[in-house]
Amino acid sequence: MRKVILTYGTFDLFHVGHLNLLERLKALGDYLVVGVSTDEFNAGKGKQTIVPFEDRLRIVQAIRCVDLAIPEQSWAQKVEDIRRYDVSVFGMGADWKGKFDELEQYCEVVYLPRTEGISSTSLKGLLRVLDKTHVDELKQALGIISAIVERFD
Ligand code: C2G
Repeated sequence: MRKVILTYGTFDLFHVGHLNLLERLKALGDYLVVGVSTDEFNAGKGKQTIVPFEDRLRIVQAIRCVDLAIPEQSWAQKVEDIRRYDVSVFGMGADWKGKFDELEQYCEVVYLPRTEGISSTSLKGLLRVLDKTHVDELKQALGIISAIVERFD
C-alpha cells in the first residue's frame, strides 16, 4: 500500500528551493503528486510567470523524486485530488502555514521549512537587471552622472 504525498506550486524558474521541498515531501512517502499551477490559475493568484505552463509541467514531471505532475487549475481541486490519488499527506512550504488546515479532515497536512535566500521573484529581479532596456536606462543614468561630475571637476 503506497503512501501518496500531494503538493502544488507555480515552480516558475525552477530552483533549488523547489527541489528541496519536493525531495523533503517525497521522503515522507513513496509516491509524490505535484500540481503545477496553469498560467490562467496564476493570473488569478496575481502571479506573472516567465516560464509557460507546458514547460513548467514538463520540468516538474522530469524531476526524479516526482512521480506524477498534474495541472493545478483551481483552489478547490485539492479535495478532489486527495480523493482521486488516495493521498496520505498534503504538504506545502511554510509560507503557506495554516492556509490549508481545513484539509486535515481528508489527510495529514504538513508545512515544511522554506529554503532561505532563493525565490522565483528574486531570480526575476536579477533577470530584469540583465534586461537590455534596463541596461540602456542604466547607461543613460551613468551619462547624466558623469556630466554632473565633470562640472564639479
Ligand atoms: N518554496 C520553498 N522555498 C523557496 C521557494 C519556494 O520551500 N525558497 C516552496 C513554497 O513554499 C511552495 C513550493 O516551493 O510550497 C512552490 O512554490 P511556488 O512555486 O512559489 O508556489 P506558489 O506560487 O506558492 O503556489 O495552491 C498552492 C499554490 O499553487 C502554491
